[in-house]
Amino acid sequence: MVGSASETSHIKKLTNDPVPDSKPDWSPDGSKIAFQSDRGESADIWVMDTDGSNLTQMTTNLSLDLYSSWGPDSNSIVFYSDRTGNSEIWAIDVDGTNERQITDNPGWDGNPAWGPDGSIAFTSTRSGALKIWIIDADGNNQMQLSTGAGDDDVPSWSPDGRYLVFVSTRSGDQQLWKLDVETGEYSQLTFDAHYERCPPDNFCPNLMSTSWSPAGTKIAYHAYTKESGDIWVMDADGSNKTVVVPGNVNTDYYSPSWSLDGTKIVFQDKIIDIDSEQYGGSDIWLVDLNKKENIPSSYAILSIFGLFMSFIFLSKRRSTTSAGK
Ligand SMILES: [Ca+2]
Ligand SMILES: [Ca+2]
Ligand SMILES: [Ca+2]
Repeated sequence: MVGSASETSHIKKLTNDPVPDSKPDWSPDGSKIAFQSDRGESADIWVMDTDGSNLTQMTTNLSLDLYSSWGPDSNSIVFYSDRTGNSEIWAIDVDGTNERQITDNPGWDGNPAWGPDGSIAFTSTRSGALKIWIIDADGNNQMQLSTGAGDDDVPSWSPDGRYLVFVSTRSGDQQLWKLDVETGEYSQLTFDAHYERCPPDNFCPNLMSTSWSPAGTKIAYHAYTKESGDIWVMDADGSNKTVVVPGNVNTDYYSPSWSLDGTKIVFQDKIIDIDSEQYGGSDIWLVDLNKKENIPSSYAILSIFGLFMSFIFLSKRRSTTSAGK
């Protein structure tokens, strides 16, 4: 039986359609949420108001159009598409005009993140392994940004454009890393996540896509605890890791994106059919971080702006489960 997630006083469902809706991205001006959906004739980019109303289809091409990220002016959306027969980075204006191709390379190019200074970070296989590249929105100045061992994927910009957080296997298993774009220095942010629903040999980067708070002090991310995929928040240096939306045995949550005022996070669920161990449709959800009612007591979650007593509990719990692996 497929389990279902439920709304609480602080968690609201924004879409309600049996087909997958995923990878929400809050516009920098706070007015809209872009996401990818199969509710049209194919996978496309859609936009809605922040209460889930005014659903508008952006792309209409019958190919795959995936992984939307807003431009800094909140007027354009970058995404990737295989409509040319090869996965490339594309952009479209929110009025549905000016659809344009940004990359043109035989390698796989995808998972773009449009940065505050206008440059677009994305993942590409053009040098072999998955690596982070950047390109100007007009297609100029492409360069490989991340180097080193392993795969790097799903980059996310800090609001000041100085750092990228991304998933990397450079230390072995999938972890979140931060790259200082100015100095080229890497730092590891997570160390002991769990991936019970991601086979060990698979790279499942979308399960760890991240979002910086508009103030740049926090990073929302997805990680598996023992039984479920949860939405977490940590400080930008990797400290104070706290669950803000705990998943459960039937439901994983991921792809967080912060609101402009930093008080809300939009994210997606994926319902799991326990019998078949298959994922069902997904929807877009919103959590209000300032409301603490009805939060499961087993996690003893506090507001991210409050004290972090739960961190002690979670650290103990996670080190226990790590040792048992
Ligand atoms: Ca849906
Ligand atoms: Ca499409
Ligand atoms: Ca390509």
